[in-house]
Amino acid sequence: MSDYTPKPENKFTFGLWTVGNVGRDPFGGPVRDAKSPAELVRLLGEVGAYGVNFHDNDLIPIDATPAERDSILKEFKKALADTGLVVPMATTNLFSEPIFKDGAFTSNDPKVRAYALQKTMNSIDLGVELGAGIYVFWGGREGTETDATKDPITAIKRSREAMNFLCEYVKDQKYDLKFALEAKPNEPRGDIYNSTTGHMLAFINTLDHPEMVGVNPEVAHEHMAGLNFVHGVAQAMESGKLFHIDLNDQAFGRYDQDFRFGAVNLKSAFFLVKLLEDNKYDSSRHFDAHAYRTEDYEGVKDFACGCMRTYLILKEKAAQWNADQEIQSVLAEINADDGSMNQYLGKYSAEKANALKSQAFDRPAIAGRGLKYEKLDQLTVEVLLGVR
Ligand code: GLT
Ligand code: MN
Ligand code: MN
Repeated sequence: MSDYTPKPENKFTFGLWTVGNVGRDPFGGPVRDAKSPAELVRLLGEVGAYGVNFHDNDLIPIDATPAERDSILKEFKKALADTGLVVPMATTNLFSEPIFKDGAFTSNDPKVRAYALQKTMNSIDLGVELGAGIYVFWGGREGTETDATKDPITAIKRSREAMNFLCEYVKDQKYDLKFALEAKPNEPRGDIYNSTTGHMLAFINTLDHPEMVGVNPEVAHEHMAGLNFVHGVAQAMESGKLFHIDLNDQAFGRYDQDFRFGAVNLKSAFFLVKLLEDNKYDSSRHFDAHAYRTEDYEGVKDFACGCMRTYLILKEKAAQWNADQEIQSVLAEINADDGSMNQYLGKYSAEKANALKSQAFDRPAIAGRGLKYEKLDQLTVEVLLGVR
């Protein structure tokens, strides 16, 4: 039996808000007592996580006095030192407070926009103090219920202005920090701007310092939009923009479920892990999920262990898939290339284009070839089911 014990090199992280989730939902209050940030760090240490991430107000309540802030930070730093956990990522809560009811950076009210910048700068300072190298932006309230209320082009411009401002702030402070933008199509707003990872990638290219900004795709968020998460992550990776990732699971078409990684779509979780591992993804594997509302803290630990264990099992399955002779021979066959088209493919030239125009193609013969994808997919399923 393989060893599925999490190791530091796996870079498994959890947000304080994930294992600290007390089970509140729109229809009912907490089912678990709240634990302090330091207690949550110790819980994560127990299950073998590598790091912990936080929103400013997960760590320091918004109304904390300076003395309370100091004592919380002291306890938190002690728990980090005792457990060896690190803080790879931090973020700002720009969604819980009533002041953000109509957004933060995209609010129509300039006072709200200015306050959101101030809160984020303070939160960046806190994150950097604790060692964060990645700063996530999830604009949960940056949207509308009705487009009568905000000009969507103005909203894009306001988002850009805020990102440009904060990039300059980071440069000014000489912080070694990168930004990762996280998309979500809806919830808590009726519709959220820059609703998918693809939208975010396009937006990043319009910023003053695009090199400082990447994405933080979340499984559940792309699945809520009915999209193929693996394809979105591949696009981010291929363009050098996968700075961080939020792993969890989600049934298509549902509300934001934030289930344990691999709890719903095992096959897409497999192809995701394979993509990350085959391409040597090297940043945090962050589980942005929480335990079912039915659980006590033993169940929270089961949840956290389950996320990491499933990832490691799928990593092993990916290696098995890559080494499987039968799978490899189908792959070799479907990717066969006799080189005869090299003269036409690749970079354009006028000569190539002219020559290609006079090449004859036997369409029925080319189309008549079976591709063995049924066989390949069944072999994949059998690797996953453990019978190979
Ligand atoms: C919130 C949201 C997550 C984001 C977190 C970071 S907060 O829980 O549902 O997807 O990643 O702001
Ligand atoms: Mn989510
Ligand atoms: Mn997330």
